[in-house]
Amino acid sequence: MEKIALSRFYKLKGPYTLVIRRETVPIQHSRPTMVVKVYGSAFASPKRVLACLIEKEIEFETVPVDLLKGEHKAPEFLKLQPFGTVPVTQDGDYVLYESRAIMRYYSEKYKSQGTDLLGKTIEERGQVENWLEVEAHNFNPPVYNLTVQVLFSSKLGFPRDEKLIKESEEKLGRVLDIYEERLSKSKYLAGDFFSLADLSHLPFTQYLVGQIGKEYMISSRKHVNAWWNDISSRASWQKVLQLYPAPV
Ligand SMILES: N[C@@H](CCC(=O)N[C@@H](CS)C(=O)NCC(=O)O)C(=O)O
Repeated sequence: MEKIALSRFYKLKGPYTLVIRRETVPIQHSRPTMVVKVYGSAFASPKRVLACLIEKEIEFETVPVDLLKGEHKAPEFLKLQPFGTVPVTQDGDYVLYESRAIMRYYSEKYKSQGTDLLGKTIEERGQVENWLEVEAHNFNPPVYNLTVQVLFSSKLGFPRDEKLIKESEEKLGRVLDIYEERLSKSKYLAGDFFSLADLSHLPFTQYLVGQIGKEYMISSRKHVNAWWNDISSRASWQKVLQLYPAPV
């Protein structure tokens, strides 16, 4: 076992030891598919990928990576993901490490298998991409800050930044107001079909309504609330929650 370097983001003090443990999760389906690997299954961004793989009926195995122990900064892990974050996926020898890129890849590769998550026409695909980008650049930054500050700061040994928490909640509220308007016109973000654009919101919204304790941000917005109840009750997401408990 090798020693690993000091964590960049979580300000952990090394050295740490990377321990690779594998869990295999067989998905029940009739067609044979290649087994793919996903690293970091306990954490939020990898859970996007896991929900996507279940929707697509793709068999996979998970490799736990404990961020709280700094395993994502181990030299072996950095060979796969040089920025030291999860998820990473391996499809045979093929490696990808951005959660939304991974979802697009599997959704395209297995387009006709499982749930179609990309839209049926070029216009629908355009809307999926539009709202995936909104999730990545408007929704995710404030909800990610709330998650790190409220849930992980004490575990990682730094004080909560109350100003950042307040600003992030305000920013997120403004984003959700725009979602409320959008979702008053269509059932899902990209139109009247469930897609990657909706799925990508699941892990961090789950933290928001659960451990972060800001469920009112969703429930106070009628259409956002109906959308959340719909997407979070999908069998794929319930399975992810059941199989991969959150670390906090
Ligand atoms: N843009 C990346 C972000 C991934 C990300 O932020 N992962 C978090 C866990 S949810 C992480 O690995 N954090 C550890 C760190 O930043 O050091 C993606 O979508 O895959």
